[in-house]
Order: sequence, then structure tokens, then C-alpha cells
Amino acid sequence: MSATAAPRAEEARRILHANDRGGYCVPTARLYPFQWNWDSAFVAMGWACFDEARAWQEIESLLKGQWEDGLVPQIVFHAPSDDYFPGPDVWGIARTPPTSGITQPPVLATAVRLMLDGARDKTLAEAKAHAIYPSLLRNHAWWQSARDPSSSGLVTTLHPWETGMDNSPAWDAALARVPTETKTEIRRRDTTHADPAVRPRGEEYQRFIHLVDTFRDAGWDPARMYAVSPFRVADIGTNAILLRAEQDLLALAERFGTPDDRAAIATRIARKRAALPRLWNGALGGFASFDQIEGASIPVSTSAGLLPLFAHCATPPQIAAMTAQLERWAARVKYLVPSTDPGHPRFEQLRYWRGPVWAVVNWMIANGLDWANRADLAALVRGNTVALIESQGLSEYFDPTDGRGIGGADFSWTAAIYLMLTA
Ligand code: 9WN
Repeated sequence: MSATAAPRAEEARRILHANDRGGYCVPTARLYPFQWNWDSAFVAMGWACFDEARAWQEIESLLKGQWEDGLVPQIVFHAPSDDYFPGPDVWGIARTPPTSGITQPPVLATAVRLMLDGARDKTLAEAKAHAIYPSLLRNHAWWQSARDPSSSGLVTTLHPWETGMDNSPAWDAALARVPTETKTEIRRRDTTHADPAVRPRGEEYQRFIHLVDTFRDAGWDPARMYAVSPFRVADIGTNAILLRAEQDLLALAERFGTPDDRAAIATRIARKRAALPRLWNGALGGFASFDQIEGASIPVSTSAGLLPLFAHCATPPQIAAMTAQLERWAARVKYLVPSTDPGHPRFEQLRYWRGPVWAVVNWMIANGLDWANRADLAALVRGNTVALIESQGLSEYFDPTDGRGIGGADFSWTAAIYLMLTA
């Protein structure tokens, strides 16, 4: 598509510039005034459509927050702001820059690989990717040691915020076991910047903060956090994204790594490929997350259940079932992909990850549908995403029933996806 055929491309570039705080983008002004982990991976790919030097900087800025053990935090608090809760004081992590102490879905290695492969400035890309590669390697080693200590092939998520899909109905039962009592006084700011009806509920925030209190008391030590956490799930989204990222890391290791690196990554890929099928829920007819405390599959179909396609890990019968499910959803809503099965009793069309469409998830699903040789469905998902953005603007998320843009406006990752889809 040419620049003139993408009516919001200029606006999308303007949004990335407006949200730039000096080498990193905030997701949107006020509602999210810091740098977020998986947002930055998408935002970097968006910058790469028109300013590759700035794109690499986005990733370098995020990695300024990486811990010595390899953790890439969910949030890097580069500059203070009173607009967000919980801020650095609640996390209580004395680092420069301050960070949160949990993570988010690991899209980073995929972003670096795609930016390198698609680079116009090959010399710059080669130098940057080479310099970033050891940080990615340490990060994936962290996922292995901190979140899959028994080498099961599935990593564990300890907080709904780590899944990036914070209030998904998939977490309801597991989160209900987390106490609502908190040591920290809850002073939400999000509901002053966005309509409370489209944000998580108060009780969910109490449980979110109880988990933060628990991990702070555990000294942010990965083994202790894992042991004491009252919330432990194998998120289908995170596991699929990590399996994809491992394959992209292996491609980077072919250029920049050692034989030992490649052997370690290949071992993890084989283990994950063997383990991901355990997240297939036959009764549901799709992939689903697994509650590791209860020891049971979570019987809720969400958009994350389609991400094994993005990981290139599904059998032909599984692909047939997943695409049939997507077609059933398409018959119920006007715009794909709703974050929760629109036929589920806890589907809510406006409330955050309980129903709305998110452009970044659509981009990953469309990418996976291409791999599954369903170019028709991939085009439908991409077309819906572009149509939503062109009619409503670069919103944080969209009502799948009528397409209304909701949440924060002028959103960085929505702008990035629009640029990627129309480049
Ligand atoms: C908590 C920044 C982030 C996204 C998440 C989305 C939302 C934060 C919040 O915003 O989460 O991490 O305060 O609601 O759920 O996916 O990365 O855009």
C-alpha cells in the first residue's frame, strides 16, 4: 500500500513522535507514562517503518532496565510521574533506572530478528542486532531458570500483568484464590484517565497489588517468588510467544552466537515444541492456559489461544479447529479478533481484555494464519484491524461489536501496527 493509500500513516508517525520521551515511547500520555516491555517491541517495529535508527534506540532504552539475571521488566520508570499506580515506590526496587519486578510477553527477539531481516540500513542493523543479541540470550536463559526451573518446557506466569492480558476471564478462577488484602494503599490513577467501565475492576486491582506485595516481601528473588506465589499459570499466550521468540533467537544465534548458544536454544525449542501440545484442551477444541496450582486446564477460549499459530506449532487438525473457531467468532462480532470468545458468559465487549480487539494481538494472529496457509483469514484479520483504526483512530483497543475505539487515545503500539500493516 502506498503512503497516500494509508490515510492515517502520517498521524501514526506523529503519535510515535509525540509519545517519544527521549529514546523511548510511552504507550500513551498520562495513562501509561513509562516504558512498557512488549509495547516497546511492537513500537520498535513501527519506528523501523520510517526511522530505523530510532527503532533500535527503543530496544536499547528498554534494555537499560534489564536485570543482571536477565529479567526484562514489565515497566522501566525512566522518569518520574504521578500519573500511574503502582509507581516505583510500590515496587521498591532500588535500580537506576527504577523498574517493576515482573515481566511481560517476550516479543523482543522476534522484533529484533524482523528488524534485522527487513532493514534498509543493513550495516546499522547488523551492528545493533549484534550488540543486542547477548541481552536477548540472557533474557531467554532467565525465562528458563526463573520460570521453568524443572525444564518442563512450559514457563510459568506469576501475575496477570505478566501475560499482558491483565483482566482476561481466563484468570478469574486463579485470581480468585489471591487474597484481596493489601499492605499497599491502592490509589488508582487509570480510572481518572480512562472510563472505569473499560478498565479492570477494583477487586482485580486489590489482588494485583496483593501479588506485588507478596513478591516485594520475597525480595524479588525468582525462586522465592515462584515458591510463594498464590497465582501460577502456564499462559498459552506467553508460552507461544516465547516459543516463537526462541526460533527467532536461534536465527540471530546463527549470525552472532556460538555453537553452545545454538545448542542451548535448540534444546529449549525442542522441549517447548514437545510441551506446548499439553495446552490443547480437547473439550474446548482449542489451546488454553493451564492453572498450575489447581492442576487443570482453564476452560476459557481467548485470542491468546490462537497464538500457537504465531509459534508455528499446531497440527493440521488443531489448525482446522482453531480456524473454525475464528470463523464462528467472525459470525458473532463485526470485527476480529475479540480477546475473549464472544459466546462466553463472561465476555464483555468494552472491558479491556474481556472482549475488545487489540491491534498487536491481531498482528501476531495474522502472521500465524499466514504460516497456517490461511491467507484468506489473515487478510480478514488485517483488514479488520486497518478498518477499525481508519474509522476510529489509533485507540488502545476496540469494541468488537460496533468497532468503537476505547481506552487510551493516540496509542503507540496501535500506531506501530498500523504502520506495519500499511507499509
Ligand atoms: C499493566 C501498556 C500496558 C500493556 C498491557 C495492558 C496495560 C498495564 C496497566 O497497558 O497494562 O502492565 O496498567 O493496565 O494490559 O498489555 O502492555 O500499554
